[in-house]
Amino acid sequence: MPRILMTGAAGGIGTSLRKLLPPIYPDLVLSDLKAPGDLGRDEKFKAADLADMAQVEAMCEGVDGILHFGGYSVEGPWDPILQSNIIGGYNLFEAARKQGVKRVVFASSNHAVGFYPRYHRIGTDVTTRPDSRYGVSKAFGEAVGALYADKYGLKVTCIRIGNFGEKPLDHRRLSIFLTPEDLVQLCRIGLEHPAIHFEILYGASDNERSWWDNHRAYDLGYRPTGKAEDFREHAFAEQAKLKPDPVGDFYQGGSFCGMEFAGDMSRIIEKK
Ligand code: 15L
Repeated sequence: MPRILMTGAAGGIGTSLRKLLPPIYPDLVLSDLKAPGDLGRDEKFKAADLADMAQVEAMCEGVDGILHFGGYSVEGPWDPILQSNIIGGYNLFEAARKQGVKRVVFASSNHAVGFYPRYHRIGTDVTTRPDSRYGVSKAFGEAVGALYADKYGLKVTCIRIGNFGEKPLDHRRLSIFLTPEDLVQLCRIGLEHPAIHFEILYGASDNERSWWDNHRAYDLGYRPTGKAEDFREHAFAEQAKLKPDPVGDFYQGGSFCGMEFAGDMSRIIEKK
C-alpha cells in the first residue's frame, strides 16, 4: 500500500481532497503549517514549514508519492511567495529526491500561462506567460519538476489547475472549472500511471468553453465528469455583479492580469 503525502491539507483543495482520497489511498499523510482544526482521530498529520528544508525532509520520510498542494495560492507580495513557493517548491522536490520518493504531483496553476488571450487555444507545450508573481512561482515549480524528472528520475506531473470548486464562480470560470472528483482523477494519473516521466496537464473538467488543449490528460485516461455549462446561469448571474476589467476580461488569467497592469496590451503575444 503506497504511502501518499498531501501538503496544503488545511487549504481549500486540501480540505476537500482529505475527504475523497482515503478510500483510494488509505495510507494518507497530511501536512500543512498547522493541523486542520477538524483533524480526525484516524488522520495522520505532520506539520512542516515548506521554507525549512529539515522539516520538509522529515515530512517526506517513508513516503512513496506526494500531492503538493501546499504554498501560497494567490497573487501577493514577493516575500511569502518566495518563501512558500520558490524556496518551498525547491525544498519539496529536493527532499523528495533525498528521501527516495517516487512520484510528485505538483499543483501548478493556470496563472503560469495567464497572459494568453482567451481566444488563443493553448496546449501544454506553450511558453509560460505568467500573469503575476504567483504565476511566476508556478512556472518555477514546473521547471524544477522537469529538472528532477530528467536528472533524477522522479516521476513528476504538474497540474495547471483552473478553478477548483463545486460551481464555476463567473464567466471566466466557465472555461477553467475543475470539480474535486476530476482533480482526484488527475492526481491518480500522476501517482499511478506507468507512462509518467514529466507531464503538464490542465486541471479542467469537461468544459465546453475551455481554452486549453488537454489531450495529453485524455491520452493518459482522464475522463472528467464535471461540466461547467451545467452551472451557466449561476456563473452569468455572478458575473453580472462584477465590474468590467478591460485587461482581466481579455486574458485567460482574469483579474491577476489586471492587477498592477501598466503594460501595452497590443504587445502581449500576437493577436489573431
Ligand atoms: C489559482 O491558481 C488560485 O489558487 C485560485 O485561488 C484562483 O484564483 C484560480 O487560480 C483561478 O484562476 O480562478
